[in-house]
Amino acid sequence: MFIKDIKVFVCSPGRNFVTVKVITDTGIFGLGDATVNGREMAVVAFLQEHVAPCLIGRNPHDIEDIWQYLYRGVYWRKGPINMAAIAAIDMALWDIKGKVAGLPVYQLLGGKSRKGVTLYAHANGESITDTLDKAEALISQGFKAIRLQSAIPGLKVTYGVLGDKKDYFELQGNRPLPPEEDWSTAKYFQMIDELFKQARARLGDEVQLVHDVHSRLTPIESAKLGKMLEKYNLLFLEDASMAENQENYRVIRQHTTTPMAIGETYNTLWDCKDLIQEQLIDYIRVAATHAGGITSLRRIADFASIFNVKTAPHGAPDLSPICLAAHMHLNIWAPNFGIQEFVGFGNEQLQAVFKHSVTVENGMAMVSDEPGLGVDFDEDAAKELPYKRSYLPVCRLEDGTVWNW
Ligand code: EZ4
Ligand code: CO
Repeated sequence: MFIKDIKVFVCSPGRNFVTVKVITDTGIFGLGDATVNGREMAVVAFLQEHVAPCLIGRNPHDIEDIWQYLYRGVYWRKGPINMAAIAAIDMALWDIKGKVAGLPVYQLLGGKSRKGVTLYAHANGESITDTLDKAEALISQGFKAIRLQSAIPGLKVTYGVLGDKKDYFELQGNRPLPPEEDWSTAKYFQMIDELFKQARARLGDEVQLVHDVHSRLTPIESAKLGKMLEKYNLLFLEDASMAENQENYRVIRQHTTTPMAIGETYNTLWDCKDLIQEQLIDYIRVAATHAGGITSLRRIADFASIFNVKTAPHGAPDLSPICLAAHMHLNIWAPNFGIQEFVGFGNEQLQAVFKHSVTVENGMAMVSDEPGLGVDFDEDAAKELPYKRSYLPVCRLEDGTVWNW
């Protein structure tokens, strides 16, 4: 069996996705997600010009060797574009191996560790009341864990919340130039305690609560926030501060017992090695697409397991259903799986392009026993929905200084 062709598709069913199809001489093919939000065409060019030609003729079963060839074998390591390309090839090869074996990928990883995958859903509101109305609706649908985001009074736009009331799914697509947002830590601190105070009063103590700070705070501000929210018993705070300096989390950790989660932008184990090894975080949020695929995420999960760190994979709308499927197989296997972020299955166009087999019951996702990853890609439907240049927003402080988005 050998790799005969590698095709790269970019389509926009509401937002852009880069999809890789690895085709073998037997007709069996595998699919991978290579979407890097706002940098899609860089990955397309990288895959077509620098990755695909090296793999034609190779045995698709040599997943580990191909991963090492593309990572260790290359002088230029790491980076989101490079790792998303490696990730997509890796997912496609696991998909192929599963199809050849007639087994779902989770069986190849070691089988099921649990019945289903617990999800956290998003409640994003224009006001605290609006956020909690949405949270109540999600709880009545069966979700046991909810991420709460609420607009910050006095700021134009708040991360995760939409002034124009469009779907969050569309938030990150179809913008020809980067929009700008503003940030004030002081205004945020005036809102955030009240959000969780009212949340516990209205939603009770049982529901698991999460909040995404989206890296807007300095480490000492995150420490203060973690301490302030301790009484509301969060499952975790997501991306409290940036950790380009991994030691930033020592500052946070020495002040608060609010659990910390980070990693959605990380590309390798090296980006979170100290955070995990020093037990500075509680959940590692790496995504299969952005951190080198299933081979890499399995290694990170195993490393994390010996330091009491659980996995909580990123689940935003810019990860395609192929990535969600890869996460599902990892989640159902990983002994140290924590929780999966979930924003729904997207619009009708998206569901027409990507046919997946994940179902949700009572806040839990179920993985099917279809061989491989269990996703199909409709090339004709994708062709009708061409790429549109789009960007994530850029953030500024009220005095105009560029800040973390
Ligand atoms: O902003 O995926 O937890 N989810 C997030 C996302 C990210 C986008 C960036 O591409 O933080 O909404
Ligand atoms: Co996040």
